[in-house]
Amino acid sequence: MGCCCGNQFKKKEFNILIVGLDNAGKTSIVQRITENPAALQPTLSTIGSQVKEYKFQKTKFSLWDVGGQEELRNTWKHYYVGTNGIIFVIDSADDTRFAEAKKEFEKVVSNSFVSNLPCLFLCNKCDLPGACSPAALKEKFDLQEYEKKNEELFRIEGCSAVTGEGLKDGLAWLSEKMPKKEN
Ligand code: G3D
Repeated sequence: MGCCCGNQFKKKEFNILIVGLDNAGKTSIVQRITENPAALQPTLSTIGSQVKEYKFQKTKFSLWDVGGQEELRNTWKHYYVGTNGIIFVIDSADDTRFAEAKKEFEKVVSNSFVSNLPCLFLCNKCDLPGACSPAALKEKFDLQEYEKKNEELFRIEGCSAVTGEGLKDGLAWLSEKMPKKEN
């Protein structure tokens, strides 16, 4: 008997773009998610991009880690087409760069290719003393309004690439937000 399932049970693979300022912890997060924590290596600045695959439950993610240095931020937009979700990472222990990070976040989510995508806002380095809580960061980044407008598509999560805290919860949420059927 022939199969009548069509595309419905096709393997699901989604592109997730990870952006944020340099030093926010993007590469460390990808390492923590995709590699054996015992084998974590010191990170180097990402020049251009690197992609790593990660399977979360039944969802296969391609995690695109893009360089966050100022001169590379203009290249982020070239990754928006074909992206299924965004992870924006901030260093929640570095208040000297909150204003800069806020400006970049607003630029990213105002792009028409991104505004309808699920966006996970990761407040990284929560293991460090003095790190701001996600609730405090929500205020500092004026995220309440954004969250209200994008209720279903936006989530703030505290996390640490060192301890792994928050990363699974964030990915579980992203995985739920992925389209159920690939076209
Ligand atoms: P980037 O890819 O966003 O540029 P990296 O950032 O992943 O290269 O991380 C920048 C620095 O922050 C690295 O330290 C890394 O070890 C550290 N880091 C990343 N995530 C965390 C975290 O959750 N907690 C703590 N305590 N440190 C973190 P170095 O010293 O190599 O520059």
